[in-house]
Amino acid sequence: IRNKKQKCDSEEISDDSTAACGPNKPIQTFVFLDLEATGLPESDGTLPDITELAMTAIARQGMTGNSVKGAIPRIQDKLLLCLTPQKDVTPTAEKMTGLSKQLLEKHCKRKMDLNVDGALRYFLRRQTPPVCLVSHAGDRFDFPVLRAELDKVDSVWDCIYTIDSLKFFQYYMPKQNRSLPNLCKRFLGFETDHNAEGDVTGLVLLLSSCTFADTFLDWAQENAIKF
Ligand code: DCM
Ligand code: MG
Ligand code: MG
Repeated sequence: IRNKKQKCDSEEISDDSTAACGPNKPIQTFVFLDLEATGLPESDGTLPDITELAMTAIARQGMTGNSVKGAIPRIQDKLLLCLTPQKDVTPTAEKMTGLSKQLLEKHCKRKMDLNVDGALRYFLRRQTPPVCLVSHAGDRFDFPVLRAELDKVDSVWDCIYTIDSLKFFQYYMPKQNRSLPNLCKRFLGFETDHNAEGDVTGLVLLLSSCTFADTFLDWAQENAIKF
């Protein structure tokens, strides 16, 4: 069990060294995350490799008061990276994402390395803590897949929280199709199409809209867990 006084990344992330590290404090930054990958997790638990990663960071202040439908918060930080995977991309994933190992190699995209870890760390350190990653189906896909990639370079992150937006919609809209493309089609009038940046933008638009933003902020505060 973490000692509350233990030094944690949020002290480095923040300029304010007195910043609290617990989820007791309201989440100050939501970092929307989507990964494209070589396929789905296999039945034996083997995880796919990342082919593309998108993060969009929105301050708490940017998450509410967006009354115009389809208006993206004006102030955001973004990171988009392509990675050559170790594994081949399955035909289904290639069709969905337009990415193959061969194509990524052709464009000289490097494999997972410490520079990716560094880019993510420095990006997250720019954000005001507490910082919470938000991903659709993140608990079963994006968070474990990202964790496994970071493990490859022995990276440890402290004091970053996560929530799975699919669980938010499962709770508030039981018995309906809550896939990201379907939610975007229904509430925003366009379908996301499995490119990491587009999927993140769709999720930002959904959750910062007047329809969901206030309930989402409360739900996220109660359900955030350590990455
Ligand atoms: N994926 C897959 N087959 C599916 C759904 C997803 O192989 N039926 C993989 C490939 C995608 C990744 O999951 O790159 C993430 O999916 P999404 O774009 O929905 O975030
Ligand atoms: Mg996704
Ligand atoms: Mg996607």
